Amino acid sequence: MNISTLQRSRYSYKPKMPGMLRKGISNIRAEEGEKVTSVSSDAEIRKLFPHTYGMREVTFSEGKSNAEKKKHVVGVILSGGQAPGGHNVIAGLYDALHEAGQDNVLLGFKGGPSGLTDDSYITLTGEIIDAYRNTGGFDMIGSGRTKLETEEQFRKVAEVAEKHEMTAIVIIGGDDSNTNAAVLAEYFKEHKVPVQVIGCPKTIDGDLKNDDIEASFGFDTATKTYSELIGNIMRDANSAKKYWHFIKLMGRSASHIALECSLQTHPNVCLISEEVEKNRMSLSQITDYIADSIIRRAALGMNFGVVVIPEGLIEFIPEMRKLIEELNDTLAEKGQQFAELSSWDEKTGFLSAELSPESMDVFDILPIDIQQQLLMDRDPHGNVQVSMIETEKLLATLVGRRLKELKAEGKYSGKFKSMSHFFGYEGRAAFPSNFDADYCYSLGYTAFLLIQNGYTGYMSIIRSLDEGVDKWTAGGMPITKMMNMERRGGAMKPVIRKALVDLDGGPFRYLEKHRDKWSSATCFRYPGAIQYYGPEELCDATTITLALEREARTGK
Ligand code: FBP
Repeated sequence: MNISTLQRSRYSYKPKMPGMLRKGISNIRAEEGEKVTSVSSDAEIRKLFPHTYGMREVTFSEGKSNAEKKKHVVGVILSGGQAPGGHNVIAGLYDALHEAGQDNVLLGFKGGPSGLTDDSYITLTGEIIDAYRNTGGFDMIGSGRTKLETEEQFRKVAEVAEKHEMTAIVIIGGDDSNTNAAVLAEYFKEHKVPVQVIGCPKTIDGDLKNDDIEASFGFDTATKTYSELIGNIMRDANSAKKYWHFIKLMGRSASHIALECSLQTHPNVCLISEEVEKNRMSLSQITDYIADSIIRRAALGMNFGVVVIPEGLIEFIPEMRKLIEELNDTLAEKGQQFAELSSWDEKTGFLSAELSPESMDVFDILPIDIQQQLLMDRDPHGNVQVSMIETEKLLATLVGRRLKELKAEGKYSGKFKSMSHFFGYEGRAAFPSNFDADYCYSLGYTAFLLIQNGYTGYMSIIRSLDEGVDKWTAGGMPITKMMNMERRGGAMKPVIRKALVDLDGGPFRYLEKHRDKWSSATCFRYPGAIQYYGPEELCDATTITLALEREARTGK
């Protein structure tokens, strides 16, 4: 009774794997390709990673395995925000590990990276794994956002690994967590700790993407979930014809989620943070841009519509970015003093003495809720938590004010009533789509192949994702290839380069081509719920982003 019918049925779903991974673990061979260099800052990365820089790309193919046969004890962690499919990465890893040797052991370290330093773990058994196959969430072992970056932490991880006689650690995470995986692999090699480190590309945000990683897992399911909800709202709007819906979607920095969901649903307005930044659009220009669609539709008798807003937008608007940076600095330096002020008047008085006059002007025009949200606690890296800022309400308020002014000037005569929504957490723990279930299982299986073949400092890679699973290929890529130097916390650090929306890429170009029409006409598209059973074209289709990226790349 405690298990839903769908959950029970998903337990028995057998994830599809690329052909060569179905040959059985002893019939899969690693083939090495060219030595790779870093995407940029090559000399610095080479210097910082003397033991793990310049390794070779690995591809798996059918053939007698020549991997050394030995007992493996592998530790696994889930790191950062939830993404559908994480449990399947662990299931694929577990199955491969046990196919290679029944006495192999998988330890699940609890609560993210801190589980590794605190030695908090469970031994993953077949029974535990079976209870989470093809399910969403990260509740099998939990997750966390502790960064693994200090020498002291690395030493602790080495001690824990030695205690359990671990041979490898698999880190399932985003760009930061995989950067840490690369640094940990380098540390282990330098200090002759015989433990391999392998990463798997996770994040619903879709910004862990490059020439080798075609998509991070979770993006497919999360965007399908949000697109279903947006489509439902569009149907409601088109039925009632009385509200403008302002919908904010997750995506801490990059706008891939907002873009994919807009390609799926055709909203009247879709803002893309990367474009806002490139064109240096101010808050008032963005307000006018949205108001323009509302006015055009009102002239056609349609006082309803949908606006899609990426979560990270606020930090891409130049004057807001400046304000946020000044607030970050002020709170970092004088946070205690600020916290001790009791009234709101005292707090704003304090800020007007600390902020530049331009930033204070921006702060003043913001609704009080937003002002307070901008002052909330920072994340562990000192950044404002964008998911807590109600940008959707801010824009609805500013657009409402602007329309009132225009009405007073006789330039607008429609009716404007707005509703705001934020879709984020709704999509992060959904049952993984068939695509994510298959992709994640293959990533986990491949992570073990890399371990078995002795690799460290590699990311598990599955390619040709926009084609059927049969055509997918599996392999590994040195993480140092994906790294460059960036300023973080005031110093230059080696990090995996984050992929923002490419304004010359196929997906954005498609939006650009069609958005003018979508802005005045009603072209809503209703994707409906994720389908798990039925015809392949319905259940296994992946994102429009992948299809348009392929089209831009190959012309097909
Ligand atoms: P990851 O980068 O760790 O995958 O997390 C992304 C994300 O889902 C963002 O879209 C969102 O801004 C953030 O997590 C929310 O974080 P939290 O779970 O800490 O509220």
